Amino acid sequence: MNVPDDVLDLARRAREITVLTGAGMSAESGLATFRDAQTGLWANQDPASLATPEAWEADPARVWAWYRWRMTLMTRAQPNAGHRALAEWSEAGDAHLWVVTQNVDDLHERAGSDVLAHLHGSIFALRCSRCGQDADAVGEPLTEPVERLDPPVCVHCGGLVRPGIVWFGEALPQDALERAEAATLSADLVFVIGTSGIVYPAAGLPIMAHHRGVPVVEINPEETDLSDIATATWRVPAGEALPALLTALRENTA
Ligand code: BV8
Ligand code: ZN
Repeated sequence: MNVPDDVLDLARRAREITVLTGAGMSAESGLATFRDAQTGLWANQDPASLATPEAWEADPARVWAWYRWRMTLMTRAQPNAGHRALAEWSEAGDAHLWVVTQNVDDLHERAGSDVLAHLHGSIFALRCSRCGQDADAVGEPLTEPVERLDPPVCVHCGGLVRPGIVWFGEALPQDALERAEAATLSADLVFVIGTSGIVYPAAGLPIMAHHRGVPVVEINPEETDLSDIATATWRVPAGEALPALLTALRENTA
């Protein structure tokens, strides 16, 4: 695969790179994006309607069932060539890569990346929805999706255990957001990979970089709400683009 000259040129010269990823980064690992139509039990469900404190208050068993099934799918999924290329690029050491993700899966980590910030939390980090204390992992993965499943009960206060996810209308973890903002502001190049760029404040990060004159490269087969601020766009899947970019960068340094 040929790497666009403008993308290669920007990547070659950068030393401090912040990479913002979204659901598209995990698409080639078989995980549905938020835009992809939900399948099976949640076929006619808008994910955003399930990913809210209101949905949890109204029917925790329905929300817990959805997240338990997604935990199963994310446990079964494997990092793809895009995740691995980002980890290798970071290890190569020519440039410093900060990975900031909106994804709640652990595929970046399993590929070997240090993730600077999970802006929207992690599906495997469970906590009590009443006292907030961390809760232990929950038993065997589901073998098939279920409509409803009672959440575990907190051993400290008897409250319901929820996934460590940032739901719509909930504040992002302040420390993660501050780390992401600092990395974005100190970057000399920002990659935006596999995100539709419509969810805030995450989508505000590349916009902030753009306003400070930092070049932004978008890797996404589709146009997005961030394409207008991109210095360069590369309309190919991340799992094809990133390995090709890494190879081209290595050829350059060989
Ligand atoms: C908050 C966890 C306040 C859940 C998620 C400003 C303007 C407008 C609205 C707002 C605003 N500020 C706040 C809001 C409200 C809201 C928001 O942004 N709404 C949007 C919908 C308009 N934001 C919030 O509610 C945030 N909280 O503001 O709190 C507050 C402050 C103080 C005190 C109290 C409250 C919280 C937002 C976080 C919500 N949680 N995830 C879960 O996972 O279950 S967001 C969730 O949706 C994901 O994490 C992700 O961030 C987002 C989905 O977007 P993407 O990841 O981009 O995925 P998507 O499917 O959209 O697109 C996939 C892309 O990949 C596509 O472009 C596709 O072309 C591409 N692609 C596909 N295949 C590939 C590919 N790309 C590359 N390679 C491929 N192979
Ligand atoms: Zn509790």
